[in-house]
Amino acid sequence: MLPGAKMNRIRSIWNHGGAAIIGWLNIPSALSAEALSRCGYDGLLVDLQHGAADVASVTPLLMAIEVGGAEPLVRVAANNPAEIMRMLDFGAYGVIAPMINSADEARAFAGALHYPPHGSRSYGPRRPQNRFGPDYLAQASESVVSLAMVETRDGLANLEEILAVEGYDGIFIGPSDLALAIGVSPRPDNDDPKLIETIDHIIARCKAARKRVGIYCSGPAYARRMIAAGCDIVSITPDLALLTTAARESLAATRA
Ligand code: 3PY
Ligand code: MG
Repeated sequence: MLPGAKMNRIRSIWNHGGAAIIGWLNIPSALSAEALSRCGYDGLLVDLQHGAADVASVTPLLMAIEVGGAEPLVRVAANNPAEIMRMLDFGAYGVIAPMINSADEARAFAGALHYPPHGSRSYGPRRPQNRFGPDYLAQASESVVSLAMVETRDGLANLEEILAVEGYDGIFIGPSDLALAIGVSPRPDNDDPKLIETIDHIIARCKAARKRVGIYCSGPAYARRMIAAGCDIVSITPDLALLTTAARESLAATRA
């Protein structure tokens, strides 16, 4: 997204039948967020659940991502409507909510994303007004992509009811929590057959419900596999792993 551009870059990719590739930020640094954003990701996500950023440190990160050209997204720490509304006010144009267990929780998520009459979002769009100007209210719903994470036993058991809820774009799969939920050991880019079968099932149910589906990946090979399996959005190697992998390679090459 160019600064000031109005169409959500991820929604635009979806509308053209493509899959979006996003980066994942655990490090709360505006310097590295901007530099990574200039690398060409479709979106960059600030992880408030397992990363080091919090509500106080997120605004400069969202600004840095927007300046760099990627669409700024967040994963909130919990499915908390107040936190989700604050993230939207600070300029997040994608929201992923962890551990959605039921249709009621999916409804609470969807409600936080939209202004009345379609939801219960409170009005105070501090930063989106800079991008959208006085037109913001009319474009607010379309400007945000929204994914509810299915990654628990209850989420899996209630998948059909969760998918039947309107007002959010789709499901984001957390393979590590999902592995725990079905009795499999979590590990990056896990190809355990029971887990892959569960992932394929979620993807198929999302397609049947005409919802988007995405998944957290740790590297390009798994991400490509998941796009081929039908995912509309994948994350790839998070910032901390990019940093430590490059550091180890650099050290090893120097010592060799
Ligand atoms: C999971 O794999 O459980 C996630 O939430 C990805 O961070
Ligand atoms: Mg998880």
